[in-house]
Amino acid sequence: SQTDDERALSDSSTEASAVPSHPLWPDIERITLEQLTFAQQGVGEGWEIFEQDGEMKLYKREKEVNGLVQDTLKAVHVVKGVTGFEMANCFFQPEYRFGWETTLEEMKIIEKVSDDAILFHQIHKRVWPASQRDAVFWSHIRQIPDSENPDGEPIWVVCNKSLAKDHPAAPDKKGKYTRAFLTAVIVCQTIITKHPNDEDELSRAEVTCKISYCSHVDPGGWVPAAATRAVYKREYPKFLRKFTSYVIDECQDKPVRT
Ligand code: H15
Repeated sequence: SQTDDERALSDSSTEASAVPSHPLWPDIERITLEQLTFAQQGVGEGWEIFEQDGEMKLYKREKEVNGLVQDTLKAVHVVKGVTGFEMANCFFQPEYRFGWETTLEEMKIIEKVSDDAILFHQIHKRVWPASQRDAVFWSHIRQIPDSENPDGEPIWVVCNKSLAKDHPAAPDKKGKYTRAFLTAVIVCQTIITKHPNDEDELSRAEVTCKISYCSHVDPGGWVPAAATRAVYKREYPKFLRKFTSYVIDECQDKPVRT
């Protein structure tokens, strides 16, 4: 039940694909790798845990610039029964998005940069006390060999990053929406608990996915610091719960895809 987009993606990640000549490509490449490194770092000094529920842990690092919140979030989670590819693919492919993204009102694909990179315009639902937000961002998925275990399961990464400049296909409708600026990265890796001598097909009981999600939000406009923090304190755990349960449901009766 693979879609054409998913087939193109798995083909492109097994072949040495040509480097897209798109003007955004150098940024996409550099920022994705930077964000991957950031997501793989531990949560030492400066990080404060603000929510924990079983394996799900959320940390924040507070920062204010001229009274505006510029906090960074880091979340880690361990999800049974799904793979890194399945998690990352559901985060990246637009057809799944309304299934898990509860804050979304509209999603438009501005441009397909390549099979593994898409430029989006999204309009988000209004969250009290702020006005409605919109965002223009690229999203890129790729797999990367695990440098610590090159023969093991690869690492799947999806990086989303707002465009710094206006885009002609989605001009900033000041007054109607406030443009928000986000950087988000999800890093997923499958842990296989199957016995190496067991020749049966890999079952869902034998896979677990390790996730790390980092995000940096500049809500745009003026929002009191306490309000921004109250919103994300509620919304990030909600997103992680909803997203992981959505992927579990979505994959349940399908063959395991690594
Ligand atoms: O990552 C998430 N969603 C994806 C897919 O929709 C998009 C996101 C992105 C949006 C815009 C630009 C770039 C990237 O990656 C899940 C996001 C969960 C959001 C949690 C809520 C943050 C709330 C921040 C405070 C806002 C304060 C007042 C409006």
